[in-house]
Order: sequence, then structure tokens, then C-alpha cells
Amino acid sequence: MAQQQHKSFCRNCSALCAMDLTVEDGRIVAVSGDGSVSPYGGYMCAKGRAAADFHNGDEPRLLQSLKRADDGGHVPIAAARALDEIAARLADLIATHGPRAVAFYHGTGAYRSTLGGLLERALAARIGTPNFFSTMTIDQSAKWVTMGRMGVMASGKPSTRDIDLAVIVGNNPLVSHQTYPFAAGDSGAPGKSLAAAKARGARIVVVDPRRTETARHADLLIQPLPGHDAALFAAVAHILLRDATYNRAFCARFVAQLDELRAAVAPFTPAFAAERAGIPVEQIETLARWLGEAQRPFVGSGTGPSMSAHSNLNDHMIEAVNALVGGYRRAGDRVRNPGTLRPRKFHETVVPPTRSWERGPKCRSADIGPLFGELPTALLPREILTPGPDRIRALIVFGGNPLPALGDPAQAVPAFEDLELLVCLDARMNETAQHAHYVIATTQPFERHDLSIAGDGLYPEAFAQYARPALPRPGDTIDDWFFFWGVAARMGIGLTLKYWSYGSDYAALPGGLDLGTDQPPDAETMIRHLCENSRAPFETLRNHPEGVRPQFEAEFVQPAADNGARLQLCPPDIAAELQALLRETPDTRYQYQLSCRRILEAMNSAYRDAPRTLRRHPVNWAWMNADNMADEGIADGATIEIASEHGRILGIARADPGLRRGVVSMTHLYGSLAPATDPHAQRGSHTGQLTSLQRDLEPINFMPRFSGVPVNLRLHKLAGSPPLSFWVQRRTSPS
Ligand SMILES: Nc1nc2c(c(=O)[nH]1)N[C@H]1C(S)=C(S)[C@@H](COP(=O)(O)OP(=O)(O)OC[C@H]3O[C@@H](n4cnc5c(=O)[nH]c(N)nc54)[C@H](O)[C@@H]3O)O[C@H]1N2
Ligand SMILES: Nc1nc2c(c(=O)[nH]1)N[C@H]1C(S)=C(S)[C@@H](COP(=O)(O)OP(=O)(O)OC[C@H]3O[C@@H](n4cnc5c(=O)[nH]c(N)nc54)[C@H](O)[C@@H]3O)O[C@H]1N2
Ligand code: SF4
Ligand SMILES: [Mo]
Repeated sequence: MAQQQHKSFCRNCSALCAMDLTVEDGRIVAVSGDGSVSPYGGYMCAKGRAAADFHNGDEPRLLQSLKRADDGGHVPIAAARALDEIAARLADLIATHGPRAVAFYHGTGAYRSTLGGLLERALAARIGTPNFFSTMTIDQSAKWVTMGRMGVMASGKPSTRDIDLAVIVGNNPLVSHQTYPFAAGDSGAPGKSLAAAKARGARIVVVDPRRTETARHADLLIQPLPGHDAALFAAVAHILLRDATYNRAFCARFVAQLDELRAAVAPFTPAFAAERAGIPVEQIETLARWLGEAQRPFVGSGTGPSMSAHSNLNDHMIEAVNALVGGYRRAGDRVRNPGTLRPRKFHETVVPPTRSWERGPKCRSADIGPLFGELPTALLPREILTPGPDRIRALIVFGGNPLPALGDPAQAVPAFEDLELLVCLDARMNETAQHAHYVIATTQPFERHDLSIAGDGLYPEAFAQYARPALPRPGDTIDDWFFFWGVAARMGIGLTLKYWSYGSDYAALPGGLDLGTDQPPDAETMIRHLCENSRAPFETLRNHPEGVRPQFEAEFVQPAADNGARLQLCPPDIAAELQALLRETPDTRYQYQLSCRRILEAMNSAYRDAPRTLRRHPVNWAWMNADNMADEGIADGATIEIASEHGRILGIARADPGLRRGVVSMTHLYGSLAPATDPHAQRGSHTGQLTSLQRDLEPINFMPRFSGVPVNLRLHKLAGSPPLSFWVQRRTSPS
């Protein structure tokens, strides 16, 4: 059969790498990065290929929706029938218990399902439920909390192309491709962008317990114990203020509470922070000196500090240091990507803090309101179980796997089991779907229409791409958006499609495209609507499937009149948290800290079954420092028992020459929700067994502690525990 060439883009992560697909006989026979127009060149990672393989059926995939039977097993159901039943159930629950009976969970797989994500918001807005949860509050919502407490520089962060110092804290973009606006680097081809910055003379500092792939580019690598970024960056602030090397011009105009900050960080001497974090004091002095010397610095972080102890304070202190050195675009600076689909203007002004969580609608189980329109995901189990009116009774999980992602299955699983209706939209029968009343088999990216909204503000230069399906919808799958439209239509609700982005209230956005309830809307008509304000007209995008770099005059950050707002560097709650941190004493009961990390081949729980992932990570290895292993008598490949205050898992130890002492580094969403018995039989170890949904939750966002978890470990005498060669060979030998 003839081969067809398609231009498309990957939707696994926010790099949205442009791709060339060759399709033959309904299979993707070749896939490569398409550098013809993409600002990342022809870059593509292992998960780009895995996405194509997944379409081809190389991993187990749902092509048919499922309904839970009385015995707990699942039986096939036609998608149309499932939508009928779900709509009737939702209508009934809302009529009996009110709109708060319904909740949404937006997972990692939903962020780049453009039409699905917008119609999910549209349905939540029309139902009128405040119960919108997402991965954000079990990820880096410490950044949202910081914005809410400090305020935001509306000029934005500088591009990696314009900086002379990047301080990258607990973020490994070479693996995760997660960068701007949180941290320096390009999401696609992240190594290339850091190498280019260095070639221009920029310095790079990495702060991470592991010598990460990103640290290959570092001029200075600081390897603290997890959970001490707040103390470390308080000490950096201490030095900048002590030596008056902070950016005085920027601070005079744009920040407040410098005196309060000076007083609060006075006890955080470099020696104190070095002792806490277990690092040489000279490294803190060097970092502060480089920050003081830099003309265009950028300090940013990833999940490391946001998942560790004191996560909100960690992120606040990291951002406070960035503010002290003026790590923002300034008036007159070039805006390299002012947006394509949704052009934006940038002003040199402060957006004041909102502290949105102090207002309603509040959670039922805690006195806390929304953060960027969302409630804390860690409270979801309690919002389901706490008796009384407005209990959550139905949950729609879109592109997520919240049961393992939440951790603490002893809390989370009974709550999900208590739901009257649990629906999962997914192509995989994941751990959460196992508990669902309905699993809706939805299409995969190369089978649907998407627009690069998720990349619009993230690309290093203005760029947009529209992808049409390269393959037909297989089996009885439906598009994600069709689920939301179809359920709404059956409930008699006509949805309105709007171009929504973070920070706006969907219901309050003016205009939009009314979709009606009679005829399913046409996907391309919806995409055309979303291009209404685009610099690249819809027709141009359709005619250029390789993507478009719109032509426009260079844009610059505009000066603005003083609105009186200032970045609040040290409000009273931050001062109090710093005080409390000073008084903390180390927990001497535990010898090690569990630290979070990611692997290149898998995307959280997706692609765990891809052949390349199975070869390299048949389990999620428990990476350790080799000296620690020798001390404990643990050989490479040995089974170890890892215990926290909360739970216990078994892991397979591996030596990581780049990991500091005292840390066990493991990736997440492996293993079983059941108690740990054997990592081989349970496809790895569920680190969520070591974390808690009751203890150690952060204030405000209720972020659980996923990193810097105190643990003890010892050799496990599992009968017949095999050597490392067994684990590696098992998966590589053909079976
Ligand atoms: N290949 C791949 N890419 C992904 C994902 C994936 O699973 N696989 N997941 C996606 C998702 S959901 C997200 S949120 C992003 C995350 O993107 P990143 O934040 O870049 O995630 P990681 O690669 O885990 O990097 C976190 C780093 O923090 C370090 N660390 C741990 N604790 C601490 C600490 O207390 N302090 C400091 N300073 N460092 C610490 C770890 O050693 C690790 O190197 O990646 C996304 N991209
Ligand atoms: N212990 C510990 N826990 C953690 C973390 C940690 O580091 N340590 N990390 C946290 C973080 S940062 C995150 S983001 C969460 C991840 O939490 P989740 O996002 O809930 O988990 P994922 O495994 O990413 O689930 C994504 C699902 O989306 C599906 N999917 C992919 N593409 C599509 C699509 O186009 N449409 C639909 N409908 N589905 C699709 C995939 O098959 C997969 O089942 O976990 C958090 N939990
Ligand atoms: S970096 Fe990898 S996973 Fe992310 S969009 Fe590009 S190819 Fe896909
Ligand atoms: Mo995440």
C-alpha cells in the first residue's frame, strides 16, 4: 500500500516537538523530528518514538470502552451507550445533591489534548462545580503559592538566549524537557540551548542532590540533601544583602519588605545553611558571588524543591533571590516570543499578590479556597469521604492516574472506591482505571486534531502548529473532546468553546463558540475558532502543517506607570516560616532521604511498557551512592527494604556514581497499590507507599512530601533474590 507523509507534533510533553510521520497500512512506519520550521530544530526524544509505537499497538491499548461489572471486573461497552449512562448518572447526582457532587481531575495526559481540555473546563463551568483538581497541586503549585504571596513581574522571565547566569534548582530539563518559565533552557533540545548559552559565556549552576544529565553543562554543581533549598537560598539572600551585591536599582523600584527579609535571613548564615544541606560553605559563597556579578541572571526551579520539605518556602526563597538580582525582563528587553495564537503584551510592572485561597468557594474538609481556580488534589480523598452535604460523589479523570500519583494508597484507594461514579478517559488500563465504573477508550494524538496552545507561550520564538489526524480513529475510540460534548449534550447542556489559559475564569470569559446539543461539532471548525486572534491565520496554519513562524516587528517590554504594587519578598507568613525552619531539628531516626527523579523513557506512568523502557527500567531502580551501598553491605541489584514513618517498600538497589551520600533516588508511579511483596512481580516499587496524605502536607496547597522523605533502608533477605544481571537480562533476552 502507498505510503503517506504527515506533518504533526508530539503531544507527550510541552516541547511539542514537530514530527514527520510516514504512515502505511494504518501503521506509523517511520517517525522523525521535523526541523523545517520548528524553533527546536529536528529534535525528538525516545518518547516521541514511543508515542508512534503506542499508536501501532506495541503496548497494551484500549480500543473499546469498559464498564465495571458487579464482580469488580470490566466488560466492554459501546462508547455511545457509556455516554448515555454516564450523562444520566451525572444528571441524577446533580439533581439530588447539587453541582458540587461532581469533580474533575485533569492529568498529565490531558494538558495537550487541546479541545478536550477546553471542553472539560466548559463542562465544569456549566455544571457550576468548584471541584476542579489537577496534577498541578501535586507537582509545582508551590510556584502558584509564591505568585499568590509575592506577586508577579508582568514583564516575564528572560530567555535563555539573553542571560549570563542560569541557576537551575532541582530541575533536570535534559530528561524532563521542563524549562521556561520555571527554569532556564528550551523545552525541546534542552542540551543545545544550555550549550549555546555557555558558548556565549553564560555560567550555569545546578543545585541537585544528583549529578544530573543537566549538570554536564554546569560550571558549579551544588549537591545538597533534599529539602534544604529554603535554608540554602535564605543564605544566598543573606550574602547578597550582607555584601550589598543585590540589584539595588531593581529592588528600589519593584520590591517591598527588604528590611523584613534582611532581618529574617540574618540567622541564615552560609555556615548554618551549609551544615543543614550538607554542602561546602564555599559553594554558597560562590553561588552568591556569581549572582552578584551577573548582569542578566535567572534563578528557577523544577519539581525537586516543590516536592520536598518546606516546599512553598523553598520556592519562595528561590524566587526571592531571583527578585533580589532582578532576574526578570526589563523595559526595552526584546520579547522573543510574544505569542502566536494569543499575542500578548508585556509591561514592566508588578501584578500584586492575590492570595486567592483566602476566599471561596472553599474545600469542605479544610478552610482553603482555590489556587488558580483549582482545589488541592491531596484533599480529594477527604472531599470524597468527609460526610455531609456537597460530598464529591462523581469524579471524571481525564488523562491521569491519580491513585498512584497521590501516593498513600491506604487513604486514596478507599476514597475512590467510595465514589458513586468514577470515569477514566484513557488509552491505558492504568491503576486508577482498574477502579473505575467506566473507562472511556479515547484516541491518541496522531488520530485527532490539535493546536499548539500548550506551547504558545513556551516556545523560544513565536511559532504555532496545527495537526490534523494522520490515522483514523481505531476500534470504538472517541476523541477526548467528544466525551465532554457528548455527555453535556445528553444532559441538555450546550457547551461554549473558549480560548482559555491559566489565570482566567472560564465562565467569565466573553464570547466563544456555542456548540449546541444536536450535532457533534466539527473539530476543524473548533480549531478555526481558536485561531480567531492568531498572528498566523487559520488558513495559513492549515496550509503549513509543518508549523508557522509568524512575521511581525520585533517586540519589547514596555515601561509602565508605577501602579504602587511591589513584589512582597517577606510577608509575615514567610517570616514566620523562616523562623520555624531555624528551630527545626534533624530527625535522627532516619539515615537516608528518598529523592524524586524522572527517567527519559517514561512519562510518569505512561510508556512504562514501551520496549525501550522495559529494557532499561524493568523496575524503578533504587539509585544509591556507592559508598553508602558498601557501608550497608548492599550489592548492585540487591533487594532492599526502604521504610519511612508512613510505609515500606522493596526496591532493587543500583549504584549511581553521581548521587550524593544519604539519598535514595527513585522515580515514581511504578509498582503496585497493594503492599510491597516483590518488585519483580509488582513491576517495581510504589514510592507513594512511603508518602502520606495525612502528615507533612504543606500549608495552602496541601502538597504532599514526595522528595526528601526520611527513610531507613536495609538489605532484604528475599528468598532467591536474584543478582543484577538477572534483572537486566530478563527483559533484554527475547521472550
Ligand atoms: N522523560 C520524562 N519527562 C517528563 C516527565 C517524566 O515522567 N518523564 N514528567 C513530566 C512532569 S509531570 C513534570 S512535573 C516535569 C518535572 O520536571 P523536573 O522538575 O525537571 O523533574 P526531574 O527530572 O524529576 O528533576 C527534579 C530534580 O530534582 C532533584 N531533587 C529532588 N529533591 C530535591 C530537593 O529537595 N532540592 C533540590 N535542589 N533538588 C531536588 C532530583 O534529583 C531531580 O534531578 O517533567 C515532565 N517531563
Ligand atoms: N511519589 C511521587 N508521586 C508523584 C510524583 C513524584 O515525583 N513522586 N510526581 C507528581 C507529578 S509532577 C505528577 S504530574 C503526577 C502525575 O499524575 P497523573 O498525570 O495523574 O499520572 P500520569 O501517569 O501522567 O497519567 C497520565 C495518563 O494519561 C493518559 N494519556 C496520555 N495521553 C492521553 C490523551 O491524549 N488523552 C487521554 N485521555 N489520556 C491520555 C496516559 O495513558 C496515562 O494513563 O504524579 C505526581 N505524583
Ligand atoms: S521532548 Fe520528547 S516527549 Fe517531549 S514533545 Fe519532544 S519528542 Fe515528545
Ligand atoms: Mo508533573
